[in-house]
Amino acid sequence: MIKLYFLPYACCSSVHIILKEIKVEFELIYVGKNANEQIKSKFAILNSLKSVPVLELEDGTVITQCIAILEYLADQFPQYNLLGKIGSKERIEVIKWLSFVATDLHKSFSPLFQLEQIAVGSEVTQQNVRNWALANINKYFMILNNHLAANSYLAAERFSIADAYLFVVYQWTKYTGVSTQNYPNLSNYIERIARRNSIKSVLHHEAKYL
Ligand SMILES: N[C@@H](CCC(=O)N[C@@H](CS)C(=O)NCC(=O)O)C(=O)O
Repeated sequence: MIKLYFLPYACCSSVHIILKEIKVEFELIYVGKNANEQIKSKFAILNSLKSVPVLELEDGTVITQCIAILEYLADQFPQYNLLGKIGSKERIEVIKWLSFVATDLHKSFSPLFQLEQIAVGSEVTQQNVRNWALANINKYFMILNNHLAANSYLAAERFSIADAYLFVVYQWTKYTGVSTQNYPNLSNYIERIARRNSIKSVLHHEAKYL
């Protein structure tokens, strides 16, 4: 059975959502601080970065990096239209937004979870880093808000792997004090996709590990 190594409500939740969308059987393996040492050691061997997500296929193949895993799963189950055909414009749009979410938006949130490690003991530097991150996030949220004024989803007018990733990153506003009040189109879109069974099930299940 496919195994997903995960931390609750982290970027790997996007993979969890897509595993639910494509309706395959899989095993979830928690690798957080309360995981047992054997699992932690195995996880460190599977991914030397020690970051989630890690997907282990039935034949032992290991895939790391969110975008690679999401694209792999979407391509294995093309009937769910989560990415688009190779060479199609919609596929390029999905990959463009995936890249935006992963490298621009996600990585602007990352420092907000690590302010203490980035600037040990310096509240001024921590505030400067926070301001830098917030400026980026607000710029990216405005781009998304404008896009979603005229589009129901990020790409191709249907739910894709990029929407799953954006949904997860947006949830981090709740833990980092990032205001979303200036982005009504974005908030409405998030509320709408939160009604998907895949997303409801993932949020419910992962909450047990928080
Ligand atoms: N580029 C990586 C980013 C992965 C990443 O940032 N994962 C975070 C959770 S969202 C993580 O594992 N953090 C814990 C750590 O790095 O120790 C990917 O796409 O997989």
